[in-house]
Amino acid sequence: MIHQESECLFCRIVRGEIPAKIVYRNDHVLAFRDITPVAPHHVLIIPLRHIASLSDLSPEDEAVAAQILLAAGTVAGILGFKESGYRLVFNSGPDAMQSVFHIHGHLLGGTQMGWPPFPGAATKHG
Ligand code: DGP
Repeated sequence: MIHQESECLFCRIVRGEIPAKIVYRNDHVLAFRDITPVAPHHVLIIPLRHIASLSDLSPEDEAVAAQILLAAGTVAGILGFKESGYRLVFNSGPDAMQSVFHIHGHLLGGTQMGWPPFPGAATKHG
């Protein structure tokens, strides 16, 4: 696991050191296509500034957190599935299988999805 900003894969994409299929960028966030898509449209929305995971968000990050959510609707509009629907998923930590430690929302669209999103979804805690 790489947590340092200089080595962070997604920071390198932000800096243009690693190519990516960018679909949207503003002063706060970048959205680019996931390299291993699990839906017809699978876009990662990341803050330009390095923040490792949802658990590392602090109150000072309120604006950038909101920008990620706002970008989801914007990108859904750009890609044409704002009306048909989409899902925004954040994996945080080992149980959720987070593999890149720079916050990213997986924006999934372009298909009918199921719920719950994973097998064996028995409720343990109500
Ligand atoms: P997660 O497991 O939630 O940390 O998701 C990380 C995602 O990042 C995973 O779906 C694959 C994607 N990914 C990993 N390396 C690259 C890359 O170099 N380019 C792009 N576009 N996506 C990547």
